[in-house]
Amino acid sequence: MSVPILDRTMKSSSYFYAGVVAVAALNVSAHDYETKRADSHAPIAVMGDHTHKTGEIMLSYRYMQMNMSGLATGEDSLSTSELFSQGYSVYAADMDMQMHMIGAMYAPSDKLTLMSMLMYNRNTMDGTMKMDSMGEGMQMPKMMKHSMESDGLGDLRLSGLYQIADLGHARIHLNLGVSVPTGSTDEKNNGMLLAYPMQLGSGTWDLLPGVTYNAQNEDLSWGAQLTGTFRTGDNNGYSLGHAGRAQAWVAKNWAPTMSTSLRINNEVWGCVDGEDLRLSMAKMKNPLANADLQGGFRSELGIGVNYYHQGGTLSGHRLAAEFIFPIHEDFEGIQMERDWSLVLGWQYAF
Ligand SMILES: [Cu+2]
Repeated sequence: MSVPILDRTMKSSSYFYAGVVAVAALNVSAHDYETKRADSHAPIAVMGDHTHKTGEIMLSYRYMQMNMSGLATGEDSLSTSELFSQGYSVYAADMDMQMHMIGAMYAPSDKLTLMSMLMYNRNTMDGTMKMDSMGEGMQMPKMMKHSMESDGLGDLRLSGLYQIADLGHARIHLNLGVSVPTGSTDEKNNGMLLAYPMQLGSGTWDLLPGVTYNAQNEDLSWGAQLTGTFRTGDNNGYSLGHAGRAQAWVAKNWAPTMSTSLRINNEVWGCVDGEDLRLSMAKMKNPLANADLQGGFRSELGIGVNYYHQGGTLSGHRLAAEFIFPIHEDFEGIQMERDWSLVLGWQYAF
């Protein structure tokens, strides 16, 4: 992980967090935290944002669609011809990721909430490949379209959320999680191993520590979360880079049933440590198969809506949506540019 990228992360985020803290300081009130509001849950893309009361169970389903197109290095887009002029011959033009996430939460006490989440992923990628001219009759390199896909179970996440402060209008909990490597890292197309971003899991047991802050007054709620992903050990000779994420959000409570939100998300991730030797040929052609080119930083904005049904037989069901788009990306290497993500979710607590 390079230090300049971290510096920039801190700088660009600090103003926003200072703003959130200022809003928090102005809104101190004595009332208890109200959990039966649309905005008592964070925007739907945030994981492990809330805790439950003793004995409560929550089931959830999230669908995430993420679209990426084209390659970039640093902050600059790379065209097909620019990439090929660097000696590579595989250009990734489009990638779609679809994730289905099934979650369950259970609170053995007010202080502790247990959480599990299982993912099912489907990735597709289309691009252009420059074929080496092999026959003597061929003068011009031949361009070919290529497409690949992978789908299957992703990694399983198990966490404990432990409340460390209840300030009435605000709460703080620790996120203590582990990611179990249930997702495949051997996905192939036509017998060829797929590059790192197309694999379904990290391949390693990952520690997922974090801290989450939530606060509210009558009209607004706001929160922030710092989380990390720390890889332990390795798999097939490599581990993905460690990653960190800082996010903050504010939501307007229009009615007990409906709120809208604005969120900023900053994430930084390191290059792959080691390498999968099965990609040692592919990495000469495809930058996404090169372990040293996988680090980076991204800031995104999310615009969301939460709906919380109250009364009748559907009481307690929540629906939420969040649309997320990048405002800044800076890659340490060559990676795909993200266009947008959409997260849809259903949650039901009883
Ligand atoms: Cu929950």
